[in-house]
Amino acid sequence: MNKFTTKVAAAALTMTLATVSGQAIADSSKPIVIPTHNWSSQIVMAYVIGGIFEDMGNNVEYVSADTQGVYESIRNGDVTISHEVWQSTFGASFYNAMAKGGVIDAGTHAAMTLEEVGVPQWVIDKNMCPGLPNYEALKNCVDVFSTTDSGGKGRILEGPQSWHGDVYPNRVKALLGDEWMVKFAGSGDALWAELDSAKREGRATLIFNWTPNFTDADGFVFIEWPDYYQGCRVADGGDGGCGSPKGWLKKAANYKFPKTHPDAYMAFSRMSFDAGMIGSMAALVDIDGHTHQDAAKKWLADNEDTWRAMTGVGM
Ligand code: TMO
Repeated sequence: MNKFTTKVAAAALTMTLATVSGQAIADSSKPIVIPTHNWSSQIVMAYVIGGIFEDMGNNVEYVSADTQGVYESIRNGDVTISHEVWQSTFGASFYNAMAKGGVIDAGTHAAMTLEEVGVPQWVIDKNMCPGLPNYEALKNCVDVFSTTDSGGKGRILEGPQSWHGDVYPNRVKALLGDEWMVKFAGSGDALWAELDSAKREGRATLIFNWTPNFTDADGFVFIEWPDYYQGCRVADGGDGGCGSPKGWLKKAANYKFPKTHPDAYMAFSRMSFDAGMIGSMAALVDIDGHTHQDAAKKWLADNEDTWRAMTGVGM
């Protein structure tokens, strides 16, 4: 053989080996471990993604996980992925775990996000606190937002303390002062119960919420605080006197996931949900009353063409 044919033969051999090893490195049968947290879109999306992995022939396991601690669990391999890394709430924990080694950034969803306190649209429409959504209007509306448990102060109903620690108490201290207080809800559901009862009773309410969410459909107006900047939060050395960043929504994975489950990892890296998709996952539970599992089954059935085209699974 001359040099050229040797090269061609070698190339052909390499291709054959690549094909063989391509089959040899099919996804491991070890379960892909998906975390569930305490808000609806995240739980529904866990079962949506798990359903797609199962459609590929993979094994899946779900674990209920702490919303901040999960990044350390991904780093050490107890959990395989996180599919809703919200910048404002989890960005710091995600990057801290990444810096220690073991977590990779598996891409960004199409949806932009905001996690912020605000009022339902009808509070604005009825002009119950003139000047909203500018935060300075709140200073003149202490009575409007006081509740039976707020001791005469204006009340912000924040999500569970495990989500943001003291971000809102710090902000209130820096920007609103002593006439305001922050109450932590026991669960996401407690926020929606408060929305319902405020509407029934015709009173104003100020709660933590986020977008994309099921509340996007009815209208929810976020308070406009001074713009977020790096270093504003107390944890980052500031006084906390700023709003939340308008942020990204990312996916995280254990660094070995692309090697142990190359096909599932590729599909996961291609997943990009937009605001409409995420809002509809939440609405199937929080408005329509489905269980999270049934909501995911319905979402997968109703959107089969979309998710197959997005991920390449079964195409
Ligand atoms: C992370 N969350 C969507 C509850 O703000």
